[in-house]
Amino acid sequence: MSKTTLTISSKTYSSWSLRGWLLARFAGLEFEEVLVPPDDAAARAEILLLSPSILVPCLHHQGVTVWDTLAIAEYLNEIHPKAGLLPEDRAARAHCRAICGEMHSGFAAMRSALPMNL
Ligand SMILES: N[C@@H](CCC(=O)N[C@@H](CS)C(=O)NCC(=O)O)C(=O)O
Repeated sequence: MSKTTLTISSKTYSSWSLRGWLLARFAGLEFEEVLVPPDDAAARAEILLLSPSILVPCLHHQGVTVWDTLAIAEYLNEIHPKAGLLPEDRAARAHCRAICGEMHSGFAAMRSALPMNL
């Protein structure tokens, strides 16, 4: 069986990476972290091999490649439903997805004005 990996850039400066990493941890997934520094030109070629969107986070699990944080969250919720990443109640789940979708695709100006630095 292929090993489970999560490709990320930095948990200090990349909120996307941190989100993917937190999701995987909260889901109780056993995974190896693959760190690819975003500002390293050679690393970009490596990210292309590891992530079809050339973006991180990207999860590899049992031959399945999942990129994009929301897709990773949904996938983790399917394989580890007891972790409770999404609410059990359908209406609550829909509400949760709406909020996540809004956060995920909105607030662009705020994001570029307030980059993460932990
Ligand atoms: N919609 C994507 C966005 C991911 C994203 O923007 N990742 C950034 C994190 S720093 C990235 O990989 N940037 C690398 C680059 O743009 O070269 C997701 O949710 O995973």
